[in-house]
Amino acid sequence: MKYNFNDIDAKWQKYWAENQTFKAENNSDKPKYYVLDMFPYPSGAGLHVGHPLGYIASDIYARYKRHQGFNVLHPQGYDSFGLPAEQYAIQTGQHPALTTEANIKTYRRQLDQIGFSFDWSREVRTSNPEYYKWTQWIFIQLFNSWYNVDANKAEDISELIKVFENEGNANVNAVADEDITVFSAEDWNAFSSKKQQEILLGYRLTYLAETEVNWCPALGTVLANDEIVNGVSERGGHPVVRKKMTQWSMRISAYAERLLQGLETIDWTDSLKESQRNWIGKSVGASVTFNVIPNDAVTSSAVEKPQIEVFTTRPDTIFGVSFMTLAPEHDLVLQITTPEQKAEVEAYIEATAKRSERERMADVKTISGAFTGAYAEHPFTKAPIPIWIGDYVLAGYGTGAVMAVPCGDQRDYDFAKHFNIDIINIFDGVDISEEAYASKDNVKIANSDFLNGMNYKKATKRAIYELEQIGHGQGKTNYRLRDAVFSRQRYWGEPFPVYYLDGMPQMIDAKHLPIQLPEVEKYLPTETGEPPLGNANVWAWCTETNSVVENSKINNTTVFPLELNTMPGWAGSSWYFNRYMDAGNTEAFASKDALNYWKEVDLYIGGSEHATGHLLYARFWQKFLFDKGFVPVPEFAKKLINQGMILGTSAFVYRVEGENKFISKGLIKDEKVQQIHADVSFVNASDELDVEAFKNWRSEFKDAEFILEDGVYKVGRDVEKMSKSKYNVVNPDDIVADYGADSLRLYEMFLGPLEQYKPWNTAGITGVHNFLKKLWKLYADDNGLKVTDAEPTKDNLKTLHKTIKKVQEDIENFSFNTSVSTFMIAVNELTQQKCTSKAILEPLLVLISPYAPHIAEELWSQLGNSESISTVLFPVFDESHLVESSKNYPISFNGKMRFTLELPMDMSKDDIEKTVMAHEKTQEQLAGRTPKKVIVVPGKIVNIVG
Ligand code: ANZ
Repeated sequence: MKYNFNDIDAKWQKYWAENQTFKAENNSDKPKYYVLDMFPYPSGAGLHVGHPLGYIASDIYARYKRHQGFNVLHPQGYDSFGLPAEQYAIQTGQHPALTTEANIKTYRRQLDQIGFSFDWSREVRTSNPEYYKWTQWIFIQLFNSWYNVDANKAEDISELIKVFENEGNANVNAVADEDITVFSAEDWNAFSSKKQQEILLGYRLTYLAETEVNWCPALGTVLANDEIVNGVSERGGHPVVRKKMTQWSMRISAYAERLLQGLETIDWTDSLKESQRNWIGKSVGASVTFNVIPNDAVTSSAVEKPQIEVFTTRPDTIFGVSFMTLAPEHDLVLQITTPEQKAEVEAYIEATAKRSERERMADVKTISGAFTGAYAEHPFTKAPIPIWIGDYVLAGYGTGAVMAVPCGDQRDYDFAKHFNIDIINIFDGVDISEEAYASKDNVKIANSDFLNGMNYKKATKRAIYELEQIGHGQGKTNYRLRDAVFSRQRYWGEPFPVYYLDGMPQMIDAKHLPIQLPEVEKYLPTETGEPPLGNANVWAWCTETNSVVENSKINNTTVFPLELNTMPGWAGSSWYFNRYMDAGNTEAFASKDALNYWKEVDLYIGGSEHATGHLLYARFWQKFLFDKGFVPVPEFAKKLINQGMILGTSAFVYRVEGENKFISKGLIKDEKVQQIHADVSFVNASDELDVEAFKNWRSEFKDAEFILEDGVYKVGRDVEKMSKSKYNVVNPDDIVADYGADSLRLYEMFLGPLEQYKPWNTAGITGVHNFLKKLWKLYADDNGLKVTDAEPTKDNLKTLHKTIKKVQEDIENFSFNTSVSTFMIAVNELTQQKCTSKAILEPLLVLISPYAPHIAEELWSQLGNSESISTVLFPVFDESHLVESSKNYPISFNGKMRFTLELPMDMSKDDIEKTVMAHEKTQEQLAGRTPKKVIVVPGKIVNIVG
């Protein structure tokens, strides 16, 4: 019997598919367990060995849980809307649906050959109309909701309308737009329908608003903050500029506090929680208003009695304010700037508009600003305070204005020094000539009227109280978290279920969903700059037939234009975990029963790069759905683990600058060389380049000259992210073909701790492959199966139970790499022990089956079992097999060990003493003397003194 891994892989993969071995039931007497992977975007490049790392780990856990008697839900699907398919469509004219379908086929084939225990009957694809129907449905629910701060949850907008009709909005406590004015019931009832709709948009959880967005001209779309890295687009690295556009937004800010609090209830990694906390950015402080002292500009402007509101975390420093700084974009700037300062201020505004918000935040060195010529009045001292603008103040945070306290804040201090502005020291006994003093807790406050002698805490409270008394401020909590822009100027995304009547958005009734993506001829924006859906000819909504009709029929009475934007990539991924619970449902996104049974994901594994994108948005939608009673729990994933990345070992060749000549690595001296990636498939384990293959790779290398060392061209090596663009990817297909799926699975785990970053090295795989061969040999040789009914020996049992204990602990601690070495030790020991006992070798297969399911299934069936191994109960650890039955006692005389004696572990102290004393070697040592004392430490030593 040979270990024919390719046949075995194919046989069991077929068996699992045909028998739906991993299909989860929505009701079961077993306890439930839900293991989820972050679903992949099916890119054209297919999987490399880095992709399955997390999937293998979660699969091991899912399989282990089945062995523990759980009803396990372990689904998989595709996040199949997105940019790359669309970019490809733009280049080739191929419909993104077709390329996506083709890519999914490749992915499925690649996933299948690794032997994952997915329940494919529940597959979801975010780009399927049956799926995005429910994404559209959730959007409608958000549109029809507002956030009631008193109830601390989302409620139906119809409730709010009732309040408006009966009493206006004065007593409404909502998270809403800031510029909403107070109106009475009479006002409301007298407003036009359009005006009412405008007001309601200010309250809805998804709303249209003119916002400053990150516009990426090269991609022709708006990007979210988390889609921008170092000031350029994450995809493609294109420049991003700020621009005002009317966009759909999600009022995630309403959930800021609950998103923060919720982190305490879930078992996610500390670093991930910390990223979310920072992203949410809670600051407790006060808002303070300063009156602007009238000047020529103010008097001639439209604003009566302008006021500047600031947000400060340090109201206790109010007497240290010596100037104010507004963000250059602040609405008041132009209205208060004096004619003398106008030119300077305008020039400054223009200069800063070129800098992105991120750049401004990151740059703490450059000090720049301009004086407006205007002054504000200190709320207590009434002293005039100069008003400056400076781009260290961000328009989008707080109120876009600060009360500057040079003695307390480094940036204010630097600014004051740079522009020679007064510095007021309010910290008793602190010398601030060198730098700002920011420590809050220990210092007493001076020069500050009623705050004198107080510490930070007391002074903060008192300052807020006094500000309230004079109507100049109140306590306030601020969050850095901004509402999330939800419109994309793309084709390949969910269409909004929205049409426009008189410029106001109207929801299409949920019963007419899905609103399917229209066909377009070109996937680019239109010539007038509208999104790609602007190219569609059949993209209007008829309210009589409730269907999408030709644009030519638009009459704005029964037929209306539809929304041209599509939803962003994160729409479909913000709720997919709920869909898996009941994927085929046509009446709801999932039935109440299914939702109540599965509740939430028990274990979620995926990349840490989603910390402040997907993982925050998904928590937000889950909380919203929870508020509305659509899901039973407010957090969607109990536990989350980030798998580390697998790195590739890139290969480099060195071309002399300006010449078509490549120098072998060891020969490079003073030449200026350019380092170029060579595909790793052209390089052998000794770092030697297959020069011919490299020459044939690209025409530009065809006639290149190669300077060799010792007859070969040596490449340079470096470890980098594994990526197609770095030509360092290793394809799992090749590994599976050469070594089998179980070797790939074991090796990926063997590389190191799951959470760590680790380089891939294909050469190392022979180690785990040989182990599998050795495992096979324990069960079978050329003559067939060797397993017998022989009674297990004590050593056999010890090896087995030691392994059970370790593997179980490892899996429960997600320490999969250490289990692999434990298996190796076990197989070595059993081989040495010449173990053939079925009582040992059968349970050993169950232990290994989560890791190497194909070989485990095969040997399991060879042993005569007719059912799959996948639900066989995990062996139970029995401690008694590990307890030693005897001990080899060192026998000492006056502290010197003279010989050893094997005695039973359970022998009493007295018996040990008697046996030792009676022993002939003891008598020999004593030579007739009587010892003074015999010290017996059971299980350890015997010492004879005297
Ligand atoms: C006076 C003060 C005195 C401040 C002091 C700090 C120290 P976090 O914790 O990040 O919320 N600030 C407010 N809005 C700003 C904006 N749009 N751009 C830049 N800075 C802004 O920080 C809040 C503090 O950052 C606020 O408290 C304000 O400066 C500044 F000894 O006010 B502080």
